[in-house]
Amino acid sequence: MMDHLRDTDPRIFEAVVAEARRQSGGLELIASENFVSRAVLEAMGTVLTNKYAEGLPGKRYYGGCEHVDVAEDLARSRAQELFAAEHANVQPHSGAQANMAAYFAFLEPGDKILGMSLSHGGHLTHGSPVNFSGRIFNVVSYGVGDDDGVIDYDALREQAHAERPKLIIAGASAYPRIIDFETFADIAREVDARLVVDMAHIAGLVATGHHPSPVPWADVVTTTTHKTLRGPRGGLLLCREEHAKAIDKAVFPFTQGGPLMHIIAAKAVALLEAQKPEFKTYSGQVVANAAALAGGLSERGFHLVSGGTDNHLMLVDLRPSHPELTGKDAEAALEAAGMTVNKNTVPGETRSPFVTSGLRIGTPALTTRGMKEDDMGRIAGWIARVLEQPGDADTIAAVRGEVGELCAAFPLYADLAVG
Ligand code: DSN
Repeated sequence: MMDHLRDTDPRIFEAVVAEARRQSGGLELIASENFVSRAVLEAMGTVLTNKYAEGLPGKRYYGGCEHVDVAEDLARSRAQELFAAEHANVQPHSGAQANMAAYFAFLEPGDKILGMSLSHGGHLTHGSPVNFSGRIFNVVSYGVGDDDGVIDYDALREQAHAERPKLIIAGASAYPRIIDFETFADIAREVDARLVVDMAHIAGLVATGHHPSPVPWADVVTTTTHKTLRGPRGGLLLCREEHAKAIDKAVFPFTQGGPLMHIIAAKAVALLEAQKPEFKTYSGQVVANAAALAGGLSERGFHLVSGGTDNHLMLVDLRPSHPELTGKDAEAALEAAGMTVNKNTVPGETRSPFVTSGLRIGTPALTTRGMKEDDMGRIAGWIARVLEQPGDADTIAAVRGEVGELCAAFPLYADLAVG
């Protein structure tokens, strides 16, 4: 495998090999990451990358698109079937691009949007001042209740009536509970706003019925394809037929040029995989593993925002149990012990976003490796041991050894020569 790469560019080859070893030799607990199948990996490394195909299948600005049209048509129809959507656009290069297209299908610069605050679990593209969304639009933010860490739908309704946004964006990057899309839709209707749902984190769970679908309720649904959906890195959009033209035009020519046809082919493969019964079993296990890990952490005295999880992730607020320990230092200690998580702000955060008081932990990637509830119990124990003494090299080394043994029992990309 990869002989040409090794011979042409040994330094890049070595970086790829080292990354493959990092992925297989440690525990990936970043909630937004996953491991694609060999079929998805193969589709990404194909000659489809060579083709310009601006436009849509059957309506391209270039000749020679008959084969990439097959790939894009399959991706579109599989996305529509999987999510019971009337229309799909599979060209967004990322979730951020998908969100930009969704906004510009309906809005002009300066229009008002209501999105979830980043520090309460929202996303940069939901109106952060350092992102295009906050620079171009007039943003008001909603969040979770101070006491329960759950979206405060009454406050949201009140705010929507007071602010009269043109568009409400629902969805989150660090929210462990079911999102009530029907209530979002009611609120949007009451104030005559468009509803866009960014389901990037939960798309795989939505596909298998482990989270209620936003598709019946939203004007437009955006997602990435590489998180719980377990496809290649990229985005897609779903909408009702009435918005199809506006959405397609907002993707091309408004926000993007030529689509990445090799990635679109890989999206088609992932969407086919997501239709299979095994994927439903996988999604169920992601949720069961998250519940087991959350239970294991709670038993060991960790405070979880909202008290637990309904989905694939949990948010640990370190302040009650480890007041001196920052998210940044906790992330570094766990990394040294072979467990990759990300520091995260928590509701009511008092530290900077580069330091934080929280950790976001998720189970999609470990579940792809085949790990189950018992393994989550062991991992909770290791997290607790490391964070009890984050500066203790012996503890970190001992846990690192046990983590290595567990990883060896669940090989990843074992048949790849670079694995
Ligand atoms: N950066 C992603 C995440 O980690 O949740 C969201 O786009």
